[in-house]
Amino acid sequence: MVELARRFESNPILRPGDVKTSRAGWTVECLLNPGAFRYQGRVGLLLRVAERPVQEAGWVSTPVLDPASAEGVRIVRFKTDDPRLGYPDPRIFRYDGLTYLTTLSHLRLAWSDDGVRFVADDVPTIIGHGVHETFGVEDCRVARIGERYYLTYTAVSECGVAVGMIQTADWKVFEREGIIIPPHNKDCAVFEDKIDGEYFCLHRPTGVDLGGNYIWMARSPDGLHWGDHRCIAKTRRDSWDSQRVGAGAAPIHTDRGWLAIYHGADSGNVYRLGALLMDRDDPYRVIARSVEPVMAPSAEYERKGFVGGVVFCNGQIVEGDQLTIYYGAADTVVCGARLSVREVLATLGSGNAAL
Ligand code: MAN
Repeated sequence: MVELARRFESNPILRPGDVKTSRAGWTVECLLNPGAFRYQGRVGLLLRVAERPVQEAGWVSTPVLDPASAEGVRIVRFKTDDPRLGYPDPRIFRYDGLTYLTTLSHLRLAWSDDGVRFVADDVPTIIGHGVHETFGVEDCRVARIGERYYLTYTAVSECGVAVGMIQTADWKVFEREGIIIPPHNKDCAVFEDKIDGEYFCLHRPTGVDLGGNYIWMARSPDGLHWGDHRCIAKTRRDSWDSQRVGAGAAPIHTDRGWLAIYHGADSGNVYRLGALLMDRDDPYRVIARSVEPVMAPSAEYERKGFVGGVVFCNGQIVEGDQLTIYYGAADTVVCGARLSVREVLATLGSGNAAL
């Protein structure tokens, strides 16, 4: 593999201790997977802040938002030696047939003048709302179209994992559009340019008995109602992206077509980044795809953490040839790296793009 990413020397740029908890007695376990954008000369990140109560010995506890209660939240708590408790993964636990997340995520803004040093706001920007977001909101992509920002995020609840949308023009007033793609779906990245007057997006449904975790594309007359869904990139057997693939941030307009950085996970749950190139006029047509990843977890802060062996990117800033990615490392900290669009394109021949 040719490592194309030049990591920031100051990585990690934000850690859990750099943000204030949203409630007394809670702790920020993970700071990860930010959306990224420019606004009024500054770079903004919309961080995912994953919290839970400080854990007591012998117990596991997690917050669940409760739209019906005055507090707005309740704590679910079980004894660790209860035989009905199962821990398949650090991110989830199961109890008596129900699945819970181990942490509750909200989204929080952080701002920077130089794109490297960020200061996070003291309070949450967006928290889960209503019955479809009781387990939180995660991994937000930010697409700017004209003067509006389209935020697409993962909405999690007992009803499933879905794609929610919020729009804003000023990062102060947020308009909730609700769930735009129902479960099971996530990793939705809206294109920042319309094509023939229509909006386009990438998204990632999960097939249960048939199919898998594949990238799909859809188009829309208004950015809210999506149709003409087509599968454009599947997982590849015996490859670094053999188990699941999902889009990162908005695809980049280049001379050769739309370039998308996406994540792929293998059977060992290692998350790496690769690239997809789509036809400029007909983006449903994938014309090239990375054989080897363009970035893999190698630094200590990427190999070890809440979920080790993860680089996961859903936020980027493009300035000419320079692509600055902001990414979650080991599901624990936020980092930055730079790539050259030209260098990424140079790794993409043709012939690897077939479904
Ligand atoms: C899933 C999501 C992400 C997370 C990765 C790696 O795709 O839960 O938020 O970063 O797994 O654990």
